[in-house]
Amino acid sequence: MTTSRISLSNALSQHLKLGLVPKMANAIRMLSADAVEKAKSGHPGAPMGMADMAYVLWAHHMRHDPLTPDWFNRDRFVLSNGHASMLIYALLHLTGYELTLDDIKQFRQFHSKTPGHPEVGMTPGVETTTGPLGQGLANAVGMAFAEKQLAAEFNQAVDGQPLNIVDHHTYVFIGDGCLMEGISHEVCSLAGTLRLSKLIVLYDDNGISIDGDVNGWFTDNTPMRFKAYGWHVIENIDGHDVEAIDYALHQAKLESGQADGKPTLICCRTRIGHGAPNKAGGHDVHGAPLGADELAATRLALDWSHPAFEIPADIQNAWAGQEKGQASRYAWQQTFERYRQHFPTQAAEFERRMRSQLPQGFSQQLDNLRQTQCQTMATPIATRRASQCVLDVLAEQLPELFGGSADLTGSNLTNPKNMVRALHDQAGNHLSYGVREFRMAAMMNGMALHGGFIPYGGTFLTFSDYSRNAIRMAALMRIRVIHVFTHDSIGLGEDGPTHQSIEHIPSLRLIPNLDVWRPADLVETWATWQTAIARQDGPSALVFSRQNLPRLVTESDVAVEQQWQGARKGGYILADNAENDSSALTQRVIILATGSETHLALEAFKQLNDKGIKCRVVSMPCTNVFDRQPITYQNHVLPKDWPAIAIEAAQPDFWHKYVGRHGKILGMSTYGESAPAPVLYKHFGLTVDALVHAAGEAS
Ligand SMILES: Cc1ncc(C[n+]2csc(CCOP(=O)(O)OP(=O)(O)O)c2C)c(N)n1
Ligand SMILES: [Mg+2]
Repeated sequence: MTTSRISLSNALSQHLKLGLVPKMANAIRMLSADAVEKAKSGHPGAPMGMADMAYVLWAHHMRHDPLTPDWFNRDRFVLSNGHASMLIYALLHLTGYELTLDDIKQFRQFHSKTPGHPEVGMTPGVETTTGPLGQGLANAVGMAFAEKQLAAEFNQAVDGQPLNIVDHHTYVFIGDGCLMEGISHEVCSLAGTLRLSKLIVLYDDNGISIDGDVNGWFTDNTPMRFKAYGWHVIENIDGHDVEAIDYALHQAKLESGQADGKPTLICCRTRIGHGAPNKAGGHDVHGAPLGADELAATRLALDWSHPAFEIPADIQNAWAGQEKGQASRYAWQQTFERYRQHFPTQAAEFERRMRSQLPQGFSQQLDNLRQTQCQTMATPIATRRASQCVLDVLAEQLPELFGGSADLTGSNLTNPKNMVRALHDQAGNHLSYGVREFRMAAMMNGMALHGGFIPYGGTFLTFSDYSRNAIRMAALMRIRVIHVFTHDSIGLGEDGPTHQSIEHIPSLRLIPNLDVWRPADLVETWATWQTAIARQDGPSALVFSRQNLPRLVTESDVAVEQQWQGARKGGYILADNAENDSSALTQRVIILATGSETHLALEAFKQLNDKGIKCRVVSMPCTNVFDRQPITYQNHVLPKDWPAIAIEAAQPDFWHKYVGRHGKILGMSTYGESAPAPVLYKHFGLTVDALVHAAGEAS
C-alpha cells in the first residue's frame, strides 16, 4: 500500500517488532476453534478468517473502555455476521471486558454470557443482537445516523475551537451473506445518500457461504456496487496483511474527518478458517467444529503450543485494553466537563437523553395538553389523524422523538407540526427512509440501541411483513421502538386486497414482547402513544385507521378521563348495562371490539338494550397490555361465565382466546376487495346488524 499521508499505527509497529503479530490474532483463532470444539457446535471459520482484521481494528483503532462498556462516546462495533460470535467473545475477553475464560468455556450453553449468536444485554460490550444476516449492518447504519444527528444537535465550539462531545465511529464486520441479503441494498444506498462518513464497514470477502463457493450465486462486483451508492471504497486489501488493514482503516478515518465525507467499505480478501491447514478455504469450516485432528494440526500450523483456553501472558498483556480505554474515556470526560461549564443547559439535556429519561414533569404536562386537545376535538377523525395530533404535542415536548416514514409520510401522518426533515447536511426530527420498510425498522433498532432517541416510523400495516424480522429483533432486544402502521384493514377501501391487512394484526400479536395497539378514537390514541413512549422494555406497533371514526365517549370530561384510564390498561368496559344484573335468567353478552369496529359495537349495544338483551362492550386497544393487568381486573372486565363475541376487521382466530372455542367472531377470513369501505364492511358482514344478530344468538 502506498500513501504519503498515513503511517502505520505506532503500537502496530511495536507489535511487529516484538513478534506479537500474528500471535495476537492467533489467540482469537485458537479461542474460537477451542470453544466451538468444546461446545460441539458453532462457527470457527469466520472468526479464524477475520482474526487479523479484528486484531488491527480492536488493538489499534477502536476507542472503547472495557471497564465502562456503556460509555457514551465509545466507538460502536457491530458483528453483522453474527455466526462469527466467537470472534467478539474472544475480543471482549482479551481486551478486558467482564467476560472470563470460564464464560468462553461455556460458549453456547444454557444461560451463559456467550450465547450462540451475540445478544445485547447478555454480554457486556455486545452492541446489538446479530444472526439474521444483513440486519447488524442496518443497525449499524442506524447507530451512525444517530451519532451524526446527535453531533449536529449537541456539539459546540468555543473561541473557534470545537467542543465535540459526540464524536465516535461505527465499525461493522460483514460477510458475503450480509451483502446478499436485500436489506444491505436498502441500508447502504441510504447510508451513501446521508453521507454517514463515520460508518466504516469491513467486508470479509472469503468467497464462501454455507453451500460452498459463492461464485455459483453471488458474483456482484461489490466495490462497483458500493461506489454507485456513493461510498468510499477501499478495494483489494489482503485481509491477512495487518499493515494493509491498518492503512485502510487510517484512510477510512481520513474520509470521515472530511466535511461531507462518505461511508467507507474496506474489502478484505480472506480465507475462511485461516490457520486450519486442511480445512481453511472450504465451506466445511463454516459451521462445524474442526474436529480433534484438524484442531491439533491447526495448533501445529500456527505454532500454538498452549493448551485450550490458555493465553500466554505476553499476548494477554498486549491485548489488555483497560488502561487505554480508561484514558480515552477520561479525555472525553474532560471535554464534557468543559462543555458543561460553557453550556450547562445543553449538558444537562444531553445527560438526560443518554439516560433515556423523559423530561422532568413530562407526564403531568402531557396530561394537561391531552385533556385540552380531547376537550376541543370532538369531530370524527381517522386514528392516523388522531395520531398526528398527538405527535404535534409529543414532538414539542420530546426532542428525542425521531420520526420517519417509508415514503408514506402524508399517508401515515408521522409528520408533526414542528417537523424538520433530516438530510445529509441537515439535522432534523424526521427522516424520509424512502421505500425501504425493513431498513427503516432495522435502522430504528440501531438508533434506539445507540441512545439519545426514541425512534418511530410509519408504513401501511400490510407492509409490516416487510419489516417483520426487525420488529421481532426489537422485541427480542427489549428496545423502545415505535412502529406506526396505518391503513389497517378493508377500511382503507379502494386500494383493494393487496393493501388491505387481514392476518397482520393477529400475526403481530404473536411476536413475544411486542405491544400491538389498535385504538378506536382520539382518546385511545393518546393512551396508545403515552404507553408506548413510557415503555422502556420493548417495542410497540400502533395500528391506525385510514377512515374517520367517531369519538366513543362524549358525555363529560370525567367520562373521557375514565376512558383514557381504561384504554391505558389495554382493555376496559366502554359501555355496560349488565354489571348489576344478577338474574341468571336475563340474557346478557359481552362484545369485544378494537379500533374501527368499536363504534359498531356501541351502536349494537343500544339496539340490544332496546331488545332487552343486557350487554357489555369491552374496548380492547391492546390485548398484550390487558393480559399484563392483575387477573382480578381481567376477570372483572371479562367475567368467566359470560358469553362473549368479538369483532375485528382482521383474521379472527386470535379472539378465541377471549370468547372461547364456541364464541362467535366477526372478522375477515378471506382477502378483501377493491371498493369503497362502506360497501366492503357490508359485504363482509362487519355491521351493526350482524353484531346484534350474533349477540342475540350468543346471549
Ligand atoms: C437472514 C439469514 N438467513 C440465513 C442465515 C443462515 N446462515 C448463517 S451463516 C450463512 C452463510 C453466510 O455466508 P457468509 O456471510 O459468507 O459467512 P461465512 O460462511 O463466510 O462465514 C447462512 C446462510 C442467517 N443467519 N440469516
Ligand atoms: Mg463468506
